[in-house]
Amino acid sequence: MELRDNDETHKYMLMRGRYSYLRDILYDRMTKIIGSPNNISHSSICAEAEKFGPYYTEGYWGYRQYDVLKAHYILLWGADPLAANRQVSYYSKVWGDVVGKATIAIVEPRLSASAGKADEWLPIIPGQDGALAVAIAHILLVQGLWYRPFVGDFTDGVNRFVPGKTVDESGFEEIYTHGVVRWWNLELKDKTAEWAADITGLPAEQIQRVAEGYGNAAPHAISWVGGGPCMQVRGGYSSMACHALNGLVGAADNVGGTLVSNKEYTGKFPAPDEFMDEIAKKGKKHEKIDQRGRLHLPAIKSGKPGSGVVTNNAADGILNEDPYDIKVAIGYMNNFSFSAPQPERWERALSKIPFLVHITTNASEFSWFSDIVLPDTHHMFEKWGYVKSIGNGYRHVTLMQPIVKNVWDYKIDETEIPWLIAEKLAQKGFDNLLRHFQTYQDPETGKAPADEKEFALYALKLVTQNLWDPSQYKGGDKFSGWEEFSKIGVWNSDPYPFRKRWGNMKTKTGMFEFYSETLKAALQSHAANHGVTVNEVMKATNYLARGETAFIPHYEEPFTLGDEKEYPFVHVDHKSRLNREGRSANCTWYYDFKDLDPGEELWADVAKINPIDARKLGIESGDRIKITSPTGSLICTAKHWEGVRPGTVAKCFGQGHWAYGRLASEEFGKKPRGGNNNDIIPAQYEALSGSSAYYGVTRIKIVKI
Ligand code: MGD
Repeated sequence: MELRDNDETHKYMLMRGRYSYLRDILYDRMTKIIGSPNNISHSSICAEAEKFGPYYTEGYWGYRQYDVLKAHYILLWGADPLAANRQVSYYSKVWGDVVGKATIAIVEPRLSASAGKADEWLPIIPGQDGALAVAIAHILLVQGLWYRPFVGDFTDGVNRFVPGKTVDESGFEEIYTHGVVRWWNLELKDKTAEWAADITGLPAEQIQRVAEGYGNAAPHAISWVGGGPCMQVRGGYSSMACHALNGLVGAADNVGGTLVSNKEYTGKFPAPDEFMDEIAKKGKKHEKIDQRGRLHLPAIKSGKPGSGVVTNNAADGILNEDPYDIKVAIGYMNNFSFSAPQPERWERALSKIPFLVHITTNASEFSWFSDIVLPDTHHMFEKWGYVKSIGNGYRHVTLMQPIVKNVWDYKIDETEIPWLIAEKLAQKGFDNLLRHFQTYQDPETGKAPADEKEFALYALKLVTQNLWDPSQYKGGDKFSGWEEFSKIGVWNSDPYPFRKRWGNMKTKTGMFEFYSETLKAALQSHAANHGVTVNEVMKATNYLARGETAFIPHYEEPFTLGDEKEYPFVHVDHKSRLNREGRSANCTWYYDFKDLDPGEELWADVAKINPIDARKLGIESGDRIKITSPTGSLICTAKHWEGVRPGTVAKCFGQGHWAYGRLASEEFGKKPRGGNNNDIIPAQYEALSGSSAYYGVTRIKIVKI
């Protein structure tokens, strides 16, 4: 109310971490009606750069699913479907069959769970994936292994893709793709296996063998792009290069290939506009606290400059009061002062906010800085909500329902808490939010919600109505009504409509773009916003490409902090199969089963060092070590392990909580158990998508303590 009285509603901020799809009540509607532009999600500390390649080649900003049971070749890039990436449960279930049916090759600096079961492990030097991807593309074209029914062919059928030679564009007739010859001329023609061998640290024969195996399996040949090659300072173009292989072999949208999401029919909440008064409208017009859209932070989600979040940069926005100070903030199911690189900046930023609230199930590093902690229901057992998943050619919309009784007095984060806040605001003279929420009527009875419990249920019924109300039926599973839907708990879509998007992709040309007119338009629009050229955008975002290269998938030398002499190793960050993002560390099973991650030890937090390197440093397995990067340090245990290439050190993300319950921290509030990787990862960005860079981004040194 004070912010409203002072025309400062933009100084309110909402931060969200993991969520259900009732999120927009708290995240979007409440923030808008209060009058702030500052709803900051965790998306860009998660995987936005992974979506960049698929969007700027085939017009799809989202997670893909893979038709693994029909694939003949699966090429994985920093994706570990048995442990992380999506959906671990489904892929773990079928992987035994997949291993028997398809050749699996995995590009990974570390011997991951999936690498342990693969036919080929390509232990690449971190950050060099783009080089391997363009070399594979080169080989596919030179060997004539592209999929002609998708890409097309030379008009006379003679393959003119000869190493080192440019090709006349007019002699090639494309069918469902755009710019294959231009891509060859601008980037691929010299990118031989031998060229890539030097850069990637992989044998040329292996590169050749993998490329040919992959090409021979066309179109049932998946190129599966995980976060590894993409969540890097120059990862946007690696994301494109790795994903573009799906276009060359006709695997995009095809049987045994890479697929987008099936359609689902959940609806939207009522629009907030008529409940936004003049104060709110004015407040919402301010620049966002994460500074997205500035020259060096294009964050061009789905083709629109400044539309993607730059989660981790919000800390700097708050600290530097740039564009302004934040006075009131709520965070829910997030823990940015642990989970974001260089979290010490978040500690200072959160300390600066005069009134900070955390909605959480348990005290965490974020709660530590909060003035009020609002205890939340557990999302799996005590909350109304729904989530969406894909993975096997179907879409599933799954209900979350309260199935146990609350033990204490706590409320649902995304529905009950905003309702209760709305009631209090109404009592204090601002009833717009409550009046808005009262429009979320029960679709069965038409009744407006009278309290927070009814609101939570009606909101869910309202947005899922198309799935359960037979009179609104649009496709997929059919139910007789809410009662049956809530009893069964999940709606399944129709099967995947293969090849429906061929020629109809959401790119500028409708085609799979090897020369991305879509990225060109987006970069030109960002450049125009700032009155500069695209080359200046490239420079400001730390990319090396100039001219036309900015619009094609291409190789960029990795951007890694730290002088090689002082910091001899490159850090390899990775997730555990047991990680629920940053949330597992207070569970005994996390430590009891930790050794199911290759190279890990029970009840320990180990840095995995190649024995060749460890011996040179006089470090034995079990020694306590301090790892230091140019931006911070952590303490953990050393482990000799051949599953990392010399010159790299792999350490799993997840431990190092200093305020997260009696198990996760050795001494709550004082001493962490293990080390938090983010303490050594610098706050750097893949700026075109706004993503935080986790991989290939920092060099480290190790000393025995
Ligand atoms: P978490 O760290 O999982 O989420 O980062 P965040 O979005 O910040 O923290 C969520 C917090 O929510 C918990 O700490 C707990 O306090 C609270 N909580 C737990 N359960 C519930 C619940 O049911 N309801 C509510 N309201 N609160 C709950 C996640 C982010 O971390 C992601 S998505 C990824 S992919 C990144 N992974 C990653 C990595 O691989 N390496 C490194 N170094 N850092 C990473 N950070 C990123």
